[in-house]
Amino acid sequence: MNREQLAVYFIMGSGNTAGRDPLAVLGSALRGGVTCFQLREKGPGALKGEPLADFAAGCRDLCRQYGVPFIVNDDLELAVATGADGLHIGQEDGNAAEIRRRIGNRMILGVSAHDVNEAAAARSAGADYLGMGPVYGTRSKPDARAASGTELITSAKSAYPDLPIVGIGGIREDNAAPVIEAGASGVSVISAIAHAGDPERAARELRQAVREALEPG
Ligand code: TZP
Ligand code: MG
Repeated sequence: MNREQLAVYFIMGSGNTAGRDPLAVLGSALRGGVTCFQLREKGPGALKGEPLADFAAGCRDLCRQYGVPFIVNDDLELAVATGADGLHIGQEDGNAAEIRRRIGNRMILGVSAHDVNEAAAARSAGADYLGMGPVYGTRSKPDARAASGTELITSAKSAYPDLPIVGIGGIREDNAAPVIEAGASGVSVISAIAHAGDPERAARELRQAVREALEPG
């Protein structure tokens, strides 16, 4: 994956869309220009079994239409079964080096990290990118840690300048710039797009905010 694909990294599960059809929300987000998508099916009412496989296949097909990487959160079996482009794991989701051995270089591997030590470990395990946060307060992850601000990204970036990072947690169009200025290649968001009245427009505005913040000078 190249770092431009991390610019606006949309994350969603079927329970994140405030009652709207999740595939319709994903389609709007893709039209608006999200550059990566992660299926994160969690929480009460999360799909399982065949309905999950069907939903994942629908997400994959939409992402393919737009040439956007389709990443599955924390479910290697589902990732393999749907022919996903990648897998994203948290610190509690198993050993990243072991998962890298199992998937080889056929799939993108993303790892969540909360400090420089976790970033170092993920990097040696072969992570392609890190998700770091929560940068700001979030309502989308009930067990999220306290907001860390952008300092977390600044320190990981200065320790490992070549390791692509996406910031996560409470990021919206109006607070995305500091995340990029701290050294992230992109921002990952759930609610800024999934809860937006107009997800296409929200995606487009985020893309623009990230583009402006990435421009040198
Ligand atoms: N990990 C850290 S914060 C978070 C996850 C999955 C939720 C991000 O959602 P939102 O709505 O963009 O704050
Ligand atoms: Mg997880």
